[in-house]
Amino acid sequence: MSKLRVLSGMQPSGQLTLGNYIGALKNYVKLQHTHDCYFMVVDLHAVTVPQEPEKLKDQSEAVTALYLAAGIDPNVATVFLQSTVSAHAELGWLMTTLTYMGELERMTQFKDKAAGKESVGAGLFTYPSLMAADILLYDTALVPVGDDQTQHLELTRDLAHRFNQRYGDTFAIPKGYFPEVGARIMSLDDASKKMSKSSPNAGSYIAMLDAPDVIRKKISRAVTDSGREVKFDPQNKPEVSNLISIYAQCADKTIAEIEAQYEGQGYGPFKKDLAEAVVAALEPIQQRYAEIRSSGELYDILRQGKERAEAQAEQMLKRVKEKMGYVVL
Ligand code: AQP
Repeated sequence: MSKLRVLSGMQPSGQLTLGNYIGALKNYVKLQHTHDCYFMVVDLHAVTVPQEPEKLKDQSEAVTALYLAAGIDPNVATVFLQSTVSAHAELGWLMTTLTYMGELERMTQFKDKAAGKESVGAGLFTYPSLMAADILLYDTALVPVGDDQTQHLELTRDLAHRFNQRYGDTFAIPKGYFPEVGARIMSLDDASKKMSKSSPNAGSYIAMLDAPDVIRKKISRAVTDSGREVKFDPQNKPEVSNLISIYAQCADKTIAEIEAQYEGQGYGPFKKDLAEAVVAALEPIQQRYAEIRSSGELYDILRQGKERAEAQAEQMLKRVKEKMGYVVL
């Protein structure tokens, strides 16, 4: 039996955070040996907010290198840059024409990102249609993401159904794949907001490439409530619950084990050990990252990924265009 197809991606819109790692990247690594995996760096999505050209290039390379450093094997999974496979932009347009304004207006990520801005690019608004195209181009069965992407994924499923109904069975209907713990890692300074790589406050996130001492400092300053009980209770203790989720994922412990370990001890020892657990999880990735960046192998890997991805994507795009009545030459 052929393996189920998996596809996901991250924006090179800043340094990848612990949220990106726990919410999605860890699952990429886990799924690659049992599934047929495509992992992209979604650089077309990144420009839905302004990006400096030099930074965009550097961050695209950095995200690719972090994929590999975290354990993705480019000989097993296909690793590529979204912009190098032009079928994404083309199907993105076709999906935009299939999407209703009301659907896009309901997207909470758009509302959050547009809030307080004087002018907002149209691409930020239509982003979910491009994301649907990314996924549908590859007959994707599973999409490993954090739960901030649930609403976008639901739209992808709706668009796939809509297209299939209108033009006949074409797209597979994808499902989300979420971590059991840490599907939404929250900001260290405000547990009502998700940890985000584009936050202007670097103290709100832990970047995967933060130095050990920076990680220790950020965790020691992370906001907690005024109590002292290390208890997982997202409703009443969102800050500590967030830290427990991070600990569980970095140290491979259960929530119950962590609660038992720190019973009656207060937040001090818990935060100290948490910082060491995060450092221990990220240090080997950081070492491999440095080796990969200096090895000069990235572009070869991305070229190989582009070829493999393009072969799949072009086939699907052709099928879609034929169904819609385009003359395909
Ligand atoms: N805080 C988070 N907790 C769990 N998962 C998260 N993800 C992002 N933040 C968290 C997951 O990481 C993947 C890549 O996300 P993205 O680059 O497409 O953009 P995003 O979801 O908008 O993430 P950021 O870090 O907040 O980026 P910016 O600041 O550029 O918008 C996705 O699977 C996402 O669910």
